[in-house]
Amino acid sequence: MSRIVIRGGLVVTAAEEVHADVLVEGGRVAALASHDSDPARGWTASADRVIDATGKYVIPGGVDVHTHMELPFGGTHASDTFETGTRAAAWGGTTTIVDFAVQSVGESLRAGLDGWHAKADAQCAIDYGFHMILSDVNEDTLKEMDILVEEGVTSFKLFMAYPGVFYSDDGRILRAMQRGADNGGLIMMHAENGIAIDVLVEQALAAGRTDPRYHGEVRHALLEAEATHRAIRLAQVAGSPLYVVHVSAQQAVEQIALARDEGLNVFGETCPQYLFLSTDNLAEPDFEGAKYVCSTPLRPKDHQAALWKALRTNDLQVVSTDHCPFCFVGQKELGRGDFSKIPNGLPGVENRMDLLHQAVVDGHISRRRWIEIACATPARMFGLYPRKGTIAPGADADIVIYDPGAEQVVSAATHHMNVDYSAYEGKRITGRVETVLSRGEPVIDGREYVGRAGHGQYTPRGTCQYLV
Ligand code: DUC
Ligand code: ZN
Ligand code: ZN
Repeated sequence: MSRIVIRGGLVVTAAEEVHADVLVEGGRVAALASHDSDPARGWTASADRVIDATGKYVIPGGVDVHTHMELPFGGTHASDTFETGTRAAAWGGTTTIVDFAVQSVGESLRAGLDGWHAKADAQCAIDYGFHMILSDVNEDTLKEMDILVEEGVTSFKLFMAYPGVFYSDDGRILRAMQRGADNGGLIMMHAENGIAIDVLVEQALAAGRTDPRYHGEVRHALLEAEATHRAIRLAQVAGSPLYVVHVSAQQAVEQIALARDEGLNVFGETCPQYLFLSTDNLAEPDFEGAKYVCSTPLRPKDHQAALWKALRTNDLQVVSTDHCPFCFVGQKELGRGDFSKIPNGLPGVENRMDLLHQAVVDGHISRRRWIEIACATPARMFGLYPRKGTIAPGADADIVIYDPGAEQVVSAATHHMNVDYSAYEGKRITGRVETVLSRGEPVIDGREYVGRAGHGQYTPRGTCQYLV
């Protein structure tokens, strides 16, 4: 059994910060001990490898619970495969993703899930699990939900947006929520009023407003807030918990905060793009704004303060990426002259841990909160904790050695995602991943990729661990 000792670093988890050495045995964390204590000295003497983490943070690998590798969307596919996307995730200090398997209309959940397994099998550099997108709620698929929960696909995304594609009406949503209330599945909601948005899209295009910036205008903040409110009340009626994905509007955050104050099991995530980018980016000239088209859309800058505050007060609990990359050339360009044809999505799986570390440097969140929202809480929310999301005896040795003082400039020229632009091009960041272990095996070693496709294992999940 291989023994690795990570020596001399500051171990940061959601719960504490301790100067400790970490012993890894057989792919798991075996023990922590103070630097230069007798046990730690003994480990070093007998280790197969000692990693010097002096002056570095030793943190759990990131858990990104919202990715869309190879997602078919808008007549094209997200440009990262499971191979390229999980490799890029590892470069950015993420060691687990939970991707969205898609049920298409008319198809069984099983067929959709099998399709996603086929895409990911033997391709991934890091561990992965699946949520299921429900596009067709009916008697059969409701029954299938029970089976999937038993198998470890314990969360289901529904859409109040995208009529004709992923959209479910309120009745279908209520039925799925009732089923989730019974079988323990967590309902994840894309909360935007898609029916109203489609009217505004049609009107904008008819008036000649075709530029990317109108994507943000028609997907009005109030239509996110209204859908968020409706989803909360439907979940309340069904007696089910609710997790609202990619929250971007201040008014939607207010709805979630209100529900939580009422004691409801309502949770929310936001994404780095809503914290660091804004409608200013959507308005960039020469169609450059298309690079920032995603849904929910970027909001005016003044929404950012509400998101940061909610992350501090725990009204939002998770930051995931909604990684859904489309190249500018050939993919985003499908929407030249018609913003509604721009494939929705931003790349970011590689950037999340660094951007959130920058938020620590900038004083938005504490170091432990960084780990909480990026590692521990997503793992708990989606039934992966304590195997993932922390550094504690028995946990998988998914560990990142993070250099908090290194300076980097984000760029498409140096990133590893399979996409021809960066949403954060030129952004200076303090902090950088140095070494990444996945179940004790190096994937990134001193800024060199040493991983392999197929190391990453499919990871069935338990149910949400926050339910009271
Ligand atoms: N939003 C995006 O931006 N892309 C994919 C799906 C979604 O809901
Ligand atoms: Zn969505
Ligand atoms: Zn998404």
